[in-house]
Amino acid sequence: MLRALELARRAWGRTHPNPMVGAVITEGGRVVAEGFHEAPGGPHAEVAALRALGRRPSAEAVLHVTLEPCCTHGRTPPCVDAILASGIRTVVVGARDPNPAHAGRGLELLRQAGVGVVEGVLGEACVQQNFIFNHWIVERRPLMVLKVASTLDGRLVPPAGQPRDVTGPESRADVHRWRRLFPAVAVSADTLLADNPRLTARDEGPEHAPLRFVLDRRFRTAGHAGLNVFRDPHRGRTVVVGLASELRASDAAWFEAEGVRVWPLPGRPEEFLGHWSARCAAEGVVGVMIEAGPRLAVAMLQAGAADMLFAYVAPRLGGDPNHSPWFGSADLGLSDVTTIPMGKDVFFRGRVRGGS
Ligand code: AOF
Ligand code: ZN
Repeated sequence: MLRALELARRAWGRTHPNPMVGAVITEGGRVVAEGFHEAPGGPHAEVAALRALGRRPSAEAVLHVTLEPCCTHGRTPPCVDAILASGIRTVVVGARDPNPAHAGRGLELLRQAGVGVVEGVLGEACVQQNFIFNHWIVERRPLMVLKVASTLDGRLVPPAGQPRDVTGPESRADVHRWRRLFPAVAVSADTLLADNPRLTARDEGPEHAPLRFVLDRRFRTAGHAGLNVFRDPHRGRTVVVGLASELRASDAAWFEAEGVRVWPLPGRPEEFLGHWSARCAAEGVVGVMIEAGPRLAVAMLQAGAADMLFAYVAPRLGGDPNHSPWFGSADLGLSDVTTIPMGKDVFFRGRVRGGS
């Protein structure tokens, strides 16, 4: 199953809106075939492994798969049928598929057909690997992850004259890994104008641009031709999100000429984050990592718009005296917490309780 998890991870960021899934076939305890789900619409992991085997599995063959085999016709036929047709008699599964169309039914069908099914092997790791898919397939709205990088006392902005990054290089590299996983990232207009981030993943391979949202209710970034996200080769993946009532024709024309997309949202300012999430859902954007500065971070918490918090915390105290701790007066606990030392920093990842 560890091997299957590794195989699944090869498609990191490339399976949305589908999950990452890996599969391994063994005979007499030896690995004889492997497969993983490479892209949406493509063969599922189980089918990829069966194809890689290229012959009928032996009587003692065991299929190990990180996610419950599917039992419905989607873009591909049900894997349960393929498994039964192959003659495999034992299936070892990591996680149940939270997809309401499946949710244990695949396992049931296999058992009814006399196949031995073992569940929950490395179950927690298999569930965790698909935290974006798991949220999307049940809620049908994007997983909104609030990411902050702060000092021990919650400051996001260092004192004037100090390096802009509060956290260290290991945390930075980790953020780049997430930029490869999440279909989209977001920043506020404040952050874009102050820091001019590129919002791409540049470690571990060629530069990759997720969809890059600029949350800019009043379209203040219009005309700022020097901003990286408006002029780099990935600018077609930049989306400026604002209020329709604030979009001037001249600004719309400027964005269009730059090749930058614009989402003018309906509604009042306080409905902005909700309308943005709904538009993401409509466009199939299943998860967003919001790389927040102080104002956006607290606004997301107050609006209950954050499903998860990713907090990189650096071992230092104090920051710019003009900024108070980023969470404002929020009183917040996390559940399902993962804590990982990251160089000199600590990374906390958890579900925001009471988040929408
Ligand atoms: C995958 N890859 O290896 C497995 C999946 O649209 P389809 O036909 O590709 O079906 C997608 C659903 O299949 C998905 O929501 C999940 O419930 C199930 N399992 N999906 O993309 C796989 N095993
Ligand atoms: Zn399947």
